[in-house]
Amino acid sequence: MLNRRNLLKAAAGAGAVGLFPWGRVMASPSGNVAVLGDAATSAPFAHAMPMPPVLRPSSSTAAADTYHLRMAESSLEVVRGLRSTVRTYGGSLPGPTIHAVRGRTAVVHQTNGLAVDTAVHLHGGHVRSQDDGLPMDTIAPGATRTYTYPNQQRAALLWYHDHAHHLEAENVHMGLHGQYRITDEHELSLPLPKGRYDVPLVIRDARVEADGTFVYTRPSDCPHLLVNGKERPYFKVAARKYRLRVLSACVNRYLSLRFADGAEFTQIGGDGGLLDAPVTRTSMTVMGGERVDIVVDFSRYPVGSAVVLENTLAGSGERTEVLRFDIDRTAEDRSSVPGRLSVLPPVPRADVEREFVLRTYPQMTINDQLYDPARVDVRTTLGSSEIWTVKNVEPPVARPDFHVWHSFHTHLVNFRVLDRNGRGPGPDDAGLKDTVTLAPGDTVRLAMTWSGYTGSYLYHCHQLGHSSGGQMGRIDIVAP
Ligand SMILES: [Cu+2]
Repeated sequence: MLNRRNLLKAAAGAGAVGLFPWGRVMASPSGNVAVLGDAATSAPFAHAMPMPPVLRPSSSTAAADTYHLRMAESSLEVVRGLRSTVRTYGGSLPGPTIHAVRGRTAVVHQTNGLAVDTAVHLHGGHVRSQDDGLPMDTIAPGATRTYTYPNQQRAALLWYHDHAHHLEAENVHMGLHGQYRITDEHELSLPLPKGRYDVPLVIRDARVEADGTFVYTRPSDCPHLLVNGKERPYFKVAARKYRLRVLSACVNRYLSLRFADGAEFTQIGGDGGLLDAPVTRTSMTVMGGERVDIVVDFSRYPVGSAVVLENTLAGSGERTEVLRFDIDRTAEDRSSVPGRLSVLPPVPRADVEREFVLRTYPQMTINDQLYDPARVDVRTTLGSSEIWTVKNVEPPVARPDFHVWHSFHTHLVNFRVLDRNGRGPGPDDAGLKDTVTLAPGDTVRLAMTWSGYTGSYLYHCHQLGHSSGGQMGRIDIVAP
């Protein structure tokens, strides 16, 4: 539903692509100009939290499962009582979750039923370059592309989302994101909460106008926070332990999540799967793309009570509530969190050191260059272990200038955070990571090994408004 009052078709060549046109009027790369009206009222806890559907294979062999997904516009209720047109994988927001098993190949046929180009990136996936969903490897409207995911990697929560050149921020914001779980025998052998007690929480911001129009605009104009596609829902839980797989699918902002009563929770995993040992925490900062795997014990609450998950970085005038857990029953609980969760691979020792400077002004650049798909920014050798020093050189400014925060994401490989601002890695940096947050002025050092595949891949800021604007680089991995 493109409301004429709010969305005017812009003339071609709006020239906004490289610039970063945050403002009350925003030209998007696909040529729409959004003139903001009144946002729909944000009424918390008006929806039950849905579970994203699980995608069933259309066929299976002894070694592989084949899936079909179609991208299309869908009319969904995101804010209570309003219909919004969003871009979906398979008709749902978030898209259906793919449940993959380590060692079994997943073949995903993606058909583009939208009017814009798309490219599907499996974030966290160890896949061939031609299956990575690179920005120029697009699926034209009406076309189908087949992605092959070997799933030869440890159990982890991945996600698939759009990555088409200059369009990824708008496409993801408009709904093109879904979860992709890889499990393995080791994970299944642990006594962690399973089945209905292993719950996805896909959290992201949105702006829905009072007439239901779903608009892509800057984060400070996005007052609605969605969990599994519904604005600030409630979730009925039993008084027992739950595993919650938190994914921030925010395009241009970061969240700091805590329980309103300050309750502790146990972090068991991050981007690249299980940590080596559990960590007790009371809050977590997550930026778009990051995953935090936690266990929460609701047995501390009496049946009939409730506890709210809140975002302490809500903007002025914005609600802090994210999700309300209603403890409505008791249930048997034989789950536990073992003291030893997994064995992490050794921290890579560097053969090569590189430096990356992320800048906001005058343009969104890495090492003062805008992304050029024809330019190789880093050439490395298969098997090379490297230390990357990544700096956000913007000085701290008062919120809500969210955009001076950056993040850094590598395709193909996980990294370890060696240190942050000269001190040991922070609590949000634990375990195997593929996306790391950079507050203004932050410097992180990352260690990774370029393994598995040769070919072209990417690194970029995962504030997708920034990568769309050019804060992205190309890495080519060549045979030794
Ligand atoms: Cu950035």
